[in-house]
Amino acid sequence: KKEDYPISVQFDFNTGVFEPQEKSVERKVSDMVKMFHDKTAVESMIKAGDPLVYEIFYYGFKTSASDMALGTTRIQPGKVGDEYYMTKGHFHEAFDQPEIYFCVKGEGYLLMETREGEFQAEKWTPGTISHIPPMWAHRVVNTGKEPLVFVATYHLAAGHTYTEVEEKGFLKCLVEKDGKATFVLNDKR
Ligand code: M6P
Ligand code: ZN
Repeated sequence: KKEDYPISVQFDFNTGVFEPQEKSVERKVSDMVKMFHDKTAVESMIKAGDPLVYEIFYYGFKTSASDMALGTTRIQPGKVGDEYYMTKGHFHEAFDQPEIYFCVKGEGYLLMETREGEFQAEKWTPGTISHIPPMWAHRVVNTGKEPLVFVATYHLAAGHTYTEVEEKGFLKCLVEKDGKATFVLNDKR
């Protein structure tokens, strides 16, 4: 079968795009209404054109015996109110599924949290590779002035669950205070 033969894609470290690709997804402010804490800023940004926050480029590398998905993500620089652009963030549906994230461009943080309330943030610069263990929700925040690009690998069996992150957020948010990226406690908690 064709899918059981090796395949390579060509990745651009600057843009985060690779070819060939199975699909790409765009997430705008309107796709993340529940995620950002300043609802007034959310509404006015949507009215003012609903800017792009991030894109995902994706290939599943499905064979007849396995899969090993590749996702690359490019988060634009920017803020909604004082809160930096970020990914939605998710838990995996499957309780035994980890993931690897590899920061290749830009700067920011990987936020991770368990359902028991343990929280950990990893500072990211190009070259940081983080292992996300099973049962830790994960979100990436771009605190820099250029796009943040990262590469992800995971099994398709992992699945995505967004509801808990939508309802509760992560323990801490990253906002700009006096020109600096600062952690503040999430006001939903
Ligand atoms: C990475 C992977 C994808 C994920 C994407 C964006 O590429 O973890 O599975 O979809 O980041 O993150 P989110 O789904 O939280 O918006
Ligand atoms: Zn994941």
